[in-house]
Amino acid sequence: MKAIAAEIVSADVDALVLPHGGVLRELYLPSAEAEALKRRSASLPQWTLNQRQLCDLELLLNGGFSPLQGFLGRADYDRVVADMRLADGTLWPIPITLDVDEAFAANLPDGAQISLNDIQGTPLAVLTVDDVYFPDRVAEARAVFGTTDRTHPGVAELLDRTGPVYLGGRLQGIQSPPHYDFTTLRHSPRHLREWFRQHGWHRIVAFQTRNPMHRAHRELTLRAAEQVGAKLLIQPSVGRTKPGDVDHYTRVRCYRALLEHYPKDHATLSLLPLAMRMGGPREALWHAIIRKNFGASHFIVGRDHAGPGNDADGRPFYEPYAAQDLLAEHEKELGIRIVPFPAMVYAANRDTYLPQTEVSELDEVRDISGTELRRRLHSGEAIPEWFTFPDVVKILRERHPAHAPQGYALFFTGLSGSGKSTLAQAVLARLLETGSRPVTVLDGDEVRRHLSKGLGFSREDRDANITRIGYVASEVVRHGGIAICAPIAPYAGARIEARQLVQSHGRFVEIHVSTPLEVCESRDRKGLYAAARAGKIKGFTGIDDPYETPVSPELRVDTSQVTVAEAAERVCEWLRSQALA
Ligand code: PPS
Repeated sequence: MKAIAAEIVSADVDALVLPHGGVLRELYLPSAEAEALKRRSASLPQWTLNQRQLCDLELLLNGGFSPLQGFLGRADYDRVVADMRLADGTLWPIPITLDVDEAFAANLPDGAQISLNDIQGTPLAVLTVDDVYFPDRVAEARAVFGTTDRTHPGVAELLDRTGPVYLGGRLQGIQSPPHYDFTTLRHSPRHLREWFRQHGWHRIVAFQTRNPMHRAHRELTLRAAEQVGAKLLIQPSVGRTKPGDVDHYTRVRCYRALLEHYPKDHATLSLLPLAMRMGGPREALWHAIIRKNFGASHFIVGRDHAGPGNDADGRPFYEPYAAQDLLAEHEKELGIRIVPFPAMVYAANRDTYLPQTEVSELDEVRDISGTELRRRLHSGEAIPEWFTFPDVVKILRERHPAHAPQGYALFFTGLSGSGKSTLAQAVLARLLETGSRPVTVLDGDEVRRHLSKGLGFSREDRDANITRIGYVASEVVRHGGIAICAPIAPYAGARIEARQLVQSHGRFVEIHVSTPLEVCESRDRKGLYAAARAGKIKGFTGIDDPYETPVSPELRVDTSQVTVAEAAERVCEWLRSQALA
């Protein structure tokens, strides 16, 4: 695809009729007005957008989320949550909300305007606040995701990392969030539709992905395009996907390589700055609306579209074809045609790919899962050509060299006095004795002197503490190091979040130091239990504050049953069994 200038065409709050029905609304002001608003924004309350909010803002401003004209107010929010519609009845399945903390919301005057800024402080838009409301986030999780299980990344985000107050209102766009990577592959709906028009592409089938694409994806997309007589738009989400996914830089290099394997002028690539919620069927509906806004006439929905995998009990969150069913139900109203597709599988005996539904008993079906692919990359084992193209393998191997030491985090959690820090020190000594890998220790007390200085012991502060530890650990792991963390970490949600942060780059090994409360209390080295019993310390874990016992940690050790040396040996033994030490 030829590069399309990536600058934004400023427009009045714009309403363009889409080729396939519906209205595209761009929310950018014309440049002179935007300039004036930018100057005025300095005197307004300032809100720094997090990554999800930034992605949402970009797609609100450029019309990717048409017909929305801002963040949802209460009436729209309630109806979206309850029945996937805006208050006026328009189909819209995912709540697009601006969450803030109570302190920020409390200082807003009636009819306030706020400046929405990126992390550098650049004002991107002004929100005129019509509505300030307290959502029921548990009810939202249940309705939107169908679960309150925090192993679902969308649920964990909503319950643990979303502010308690939502602000609804209309947006005036000042400028688009700046991007410095792959700029020629980033297009607004207006740009993309203009490109289609210029190239005479009238029927366009869009394909969504958050993974590197291999031969099965190529076969699927080619067949889908052929089936509906359309050109193909490969539009991967690059805003924020599931923790642990291959980073988007690597993915985009893979997509570009793969594009060379499509017939000439049949397929094009454009990056979507979408913050995925992994919301399965509802999310698939949302993806279809977005693709309509970008000018596609058709949208491919495969197996388990936008599914986050399995729940805490190992069962899939969504039925594999639930998204296809939901979209079929709403297809007429959507304004974009749905192309449902079964999974494509490789039949070795025929040396070809075919839809799973066409496989016979005689076929020798082969597949390589994501986990198996990662294993082969790590071990340097061959990745067969039937699975993917050599140029794609080359890119993946450059990013994940064989035998590169894998970073990992040892996350000790347990009551105060359970022996976490002592055990962590013993394991550290063993690791340094036997190897030369860099190890970073993030001990509870130590962290609170530096990284988390100023935080207290409220639930919010404890969660913030664990998120910071998780973040630093994930950076250590990302660079191939070992992070040893030893906080109390009493809340399961925060532990899951730390796990997700780390697992984007390597293994997360949760070690529950399960020494019983009576033993911890009898040790009382710091005299804190006595102070807590006497009411001199409030909210002390195990006394008048909860400790949520880990359900399925990688390891559990009770230092009242074994010596510290024995416990450290058990940890090291486990690490050896996993080829980590
Ligand atoms: S948390 O909940 O994970 O953020 O706690 P953490 O940062 O690991 O706590 C570090 C030490 O703080 C001391 N301390 C308390 N612990 C629990 N509850 C309350 N209210 C509290 N106030 C102070 C306690 O000694 C923790 O250290 P350890 O090493 O666990 O004894």
